[in-house]
Amino acid sequence: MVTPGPPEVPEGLDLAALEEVACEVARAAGRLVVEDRPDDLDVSSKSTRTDVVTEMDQRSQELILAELARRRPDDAVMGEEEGGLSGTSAVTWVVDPIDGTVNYLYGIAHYAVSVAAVVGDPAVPGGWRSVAGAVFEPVSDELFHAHLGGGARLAAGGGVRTLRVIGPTDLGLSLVATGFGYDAAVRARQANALVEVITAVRDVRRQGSAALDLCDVAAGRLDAYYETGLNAWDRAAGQLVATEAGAVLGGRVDDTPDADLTWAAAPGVAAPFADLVRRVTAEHVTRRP
Ligand code: LIP
Repeated sequence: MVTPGPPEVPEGLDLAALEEVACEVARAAGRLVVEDRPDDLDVSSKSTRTDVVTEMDQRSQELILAELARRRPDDAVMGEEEGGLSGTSAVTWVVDPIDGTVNYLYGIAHYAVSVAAVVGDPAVPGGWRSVAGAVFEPVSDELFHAHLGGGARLAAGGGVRTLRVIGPTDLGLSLVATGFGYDAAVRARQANALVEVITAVRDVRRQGSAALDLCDVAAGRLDAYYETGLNAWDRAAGQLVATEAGAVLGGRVDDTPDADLTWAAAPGVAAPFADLVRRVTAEHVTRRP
């Protein structure tokens, strides 16, 4: 099945301004989840008992919704947690209020707020494209951000650096990250696929946040990443940062990442990496946008 081409970017849409909104909203939500975390954090579960959501995921999303409604009243918002906004403009915000919730729950300082502006319909596979986005890791105060055609940057430690992927040309010397779903049967299939991957690369990392894994490819901290079963909100901003930094991205059949398969790699290893992860995950088919 060939996915429909990504929609055109409407004339006159100020992508740099959308990027600035994404940065400021991600920072505000990131500060909230660190500074307002209660000692007795309320936790519940969603699709399975290991698929957790905390009260701070919900509060972060509420702050993001309120900020976007104030600053971009005509835009729609689609978030991981309850609640969203309909809109009349060409822009939909796709947000993950805490990506890496299990890390957040365990106090592992590797989680982020992900805020992306997309055009097209994020509920349709291949029917949307990210045009601006930010991924904020509040504990390390690292802000990854980009807009379409404008390159990717990392603001950290009071400075800003332009991200440009170089990376290896030998897959066997590549550091690769991946992730696992919340359903045991899915995890078993993902683990089976990993058996082949881990023997074909330098080593593997399971860091717990798709948004940060994609940004780490952009920053050269990883050479490649793949995962099956991701939602649009896990990857919408991170995949734009990675693409704008010069990484190569794709999905099961073409260069469109989707829930079925999302992969990203340094240009020098992209082709053999794509072949590998498409082959070892072939039976993991998931039909979601
Ligand atoms: C997480 C993803 C991660 C995946 C986890 C989970 P969440 O998102 O970022 O890559 O392996 O299973 O889906 O649930 O923390 O927003």
